[in-house]
Amino acid sequence: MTKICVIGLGYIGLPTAALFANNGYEVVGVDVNEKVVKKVNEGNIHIEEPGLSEMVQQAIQTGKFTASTTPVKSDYYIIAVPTPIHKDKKSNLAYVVSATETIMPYVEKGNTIIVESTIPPRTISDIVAPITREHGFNPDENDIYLAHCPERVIPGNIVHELTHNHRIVGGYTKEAADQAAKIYEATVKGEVRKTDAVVAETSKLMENTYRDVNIALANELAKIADELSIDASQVIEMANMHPRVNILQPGPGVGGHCIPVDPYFIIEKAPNIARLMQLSREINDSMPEFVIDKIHTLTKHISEPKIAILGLTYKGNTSDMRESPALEIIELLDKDEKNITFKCHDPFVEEDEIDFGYELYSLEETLKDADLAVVLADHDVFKELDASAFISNMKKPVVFDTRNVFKKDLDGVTIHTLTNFTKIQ
Ligand code: SAJ
Repeated sequence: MTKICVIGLGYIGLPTAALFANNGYEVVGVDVNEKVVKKVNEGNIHIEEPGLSEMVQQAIQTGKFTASTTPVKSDYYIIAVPTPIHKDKKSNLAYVVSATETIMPYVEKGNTIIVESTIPPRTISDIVAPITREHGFNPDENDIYLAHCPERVIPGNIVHELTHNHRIVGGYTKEAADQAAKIYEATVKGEVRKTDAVVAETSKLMENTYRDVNIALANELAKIADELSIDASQVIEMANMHPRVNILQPGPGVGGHCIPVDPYFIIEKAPNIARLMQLSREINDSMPEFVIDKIHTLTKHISEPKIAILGLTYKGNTSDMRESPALEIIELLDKDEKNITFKCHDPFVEEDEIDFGYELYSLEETLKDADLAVVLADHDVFKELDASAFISNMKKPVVFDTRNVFKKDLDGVTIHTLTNFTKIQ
């Protein structure tokens, strides 16, 4: 029976561990957080993700999956720990290094170590391989196998994408790619494509960079259209009728733990060349300021404006607030010198589960007597709101919809969007 040890029971490690367990592997999931380990062993989860709870419960009930704070001897070790950036935007690989160190006392000849965490180019060869050598292994001679198999699942649809997406398996050697690919080939429905480690590392980063650059283009269009008094949403709609054009949606900024981070893993390796990537990051990071600027315009005739913030998460229908542009917008509002006060509401966010720093209110309390409602996350529940929610609570029903949540007019409510400022005087 093939044994797999998954290090890190977060957004990627937990579903990955459950997936392998549900496909017949014997899986031990390891996390430094004892509370997480206890919860998982009880068949509960600490992450909000559709379908994940059932998946984990099934894996625990069959006895194929257990969680622990320490690794066990296994055939495969999968590292799925965070790879954040430092304040100076350089990659912080401390968790990958410590996860690799943690498993080394258990690793034996013939085992395979797979890093699923997103990592800068050459991390497998320059950081992971040397650690294994320090412990007496020679991955160049294939006495152990090293590979990078980047996760590519989108939060909100992880359970589906985990089995259906194509996988890239980048081996440190050709034999390592073959060895690592075996468990994915036996488990996923998508194609499993083998390559070398550095190609796998760079492809994953390019996927998210591609998205970041394209969102930057949409955001830049929103700013240009604002300057020239053009309706950007119509421009996007018309341009996208072309068979080879797909302009994305402008928004209040790019959040999440991947897209605003991953381009820097390439930029740090080639700072003088990666100019488009750097500029795209700057454009996307400038969007919260742009939103604040528009809030000022919309409230300029009000002496002490009251703002209702609707949605705090980095995108719709998730409780994930990591790198959410809403947080920066709130911070900017807090520091604002224009006598603005605000209340926040997000149906996905539990106040006691996060270190948010601001009080959360119900929708009605948040809208009560507000001069302006600002929508920052495209939750489906917001899409279903009708005009009366705004009319009956707000001082004047004016909405600034930065996510194009309201596709049609709400009778009696004035709606401004990021793409249509032509109406604002
Ligand atoms: N956004 C826009 N306009 C758009 C699309 C997105 O402003 O037109 C914003 C979102 O609101 C959000 C941010 O971009 O704040 C990122 O959201 P997302 O839905 O594009 O992506 P993530 O971060 O949830 O997941 C991405 C995915 N990568 C790609 O689609 C290329 C996912 O497949 C990766 O696995 C994931 O990053 C990851 O873990 O790397």
